[in-house]
Amino acid sequence: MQDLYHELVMAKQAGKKKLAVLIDPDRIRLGKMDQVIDLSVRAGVDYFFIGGSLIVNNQLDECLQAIRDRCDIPMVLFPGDSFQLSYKADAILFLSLISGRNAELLIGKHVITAPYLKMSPLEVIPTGYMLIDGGVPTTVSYISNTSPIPRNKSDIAVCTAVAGEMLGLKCIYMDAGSGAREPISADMIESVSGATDVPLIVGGGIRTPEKAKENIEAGADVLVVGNAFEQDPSLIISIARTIANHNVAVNA
Ligand code: 1GP
Repeated sequence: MQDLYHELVMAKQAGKKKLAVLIDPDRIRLGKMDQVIDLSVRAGVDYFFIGGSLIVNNQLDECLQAIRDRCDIPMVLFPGDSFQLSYKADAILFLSLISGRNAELLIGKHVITAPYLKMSPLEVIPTGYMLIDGGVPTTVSYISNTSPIPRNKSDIAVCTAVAGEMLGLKCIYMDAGSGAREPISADMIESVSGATDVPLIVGGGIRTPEKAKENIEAGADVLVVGNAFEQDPSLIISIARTIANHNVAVNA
């Protein structure tokens, strides 16, 4: 079994950044998925995150199998609900929605899925999930029935992340939500990164290599990109190159 979390912590300590391609099994057409997978392999993408806030079709297993048939890139479940589980993945972000006050998403769903996960071969990565306002109402905000943290309130984000870390969560995921108009600001990323030690995952509305660079320089350890890669898969190469250049520079 791989130890993805340990490897992520080692990378963080070395200042190396990682790229995750988000695949929503419901939204991506199979032809396009092959293209996304092949470009991800070429670009040296670190992870596939698999999930969505609202999954209408039950294509999760097929999606995971289609990826595994083409490559060995680790597949990490990023579940929008407790039924989005599969032994075909390598790991799961066991998300507690710490920016919200919906008890089901803080602990309720976890109780239901714990027995399944205990028996599964999946690596379980306890993750504090923080929704940040991305300038438009997102599916995750609506479905989770929670309000995002205002984008200019870095102090709330910091206190939330620190509380999550103190509770023992092993990663913080700051998300402006898929398709966010405004990605999370570098200021907020820098504040949260400076106040916590666990790996920091950042996603939502990242569309350009410039924004990717800004985020990793601000302290993001893993960048998650979904929509932009679905629309223009060739962007995988340019954003991965930005991260690789950063990683080469920290090694020099
Ligand atoms: C959403 O962080 C992810 O949960 C990725 O967002 O689809 O906007 O890249 P995008």
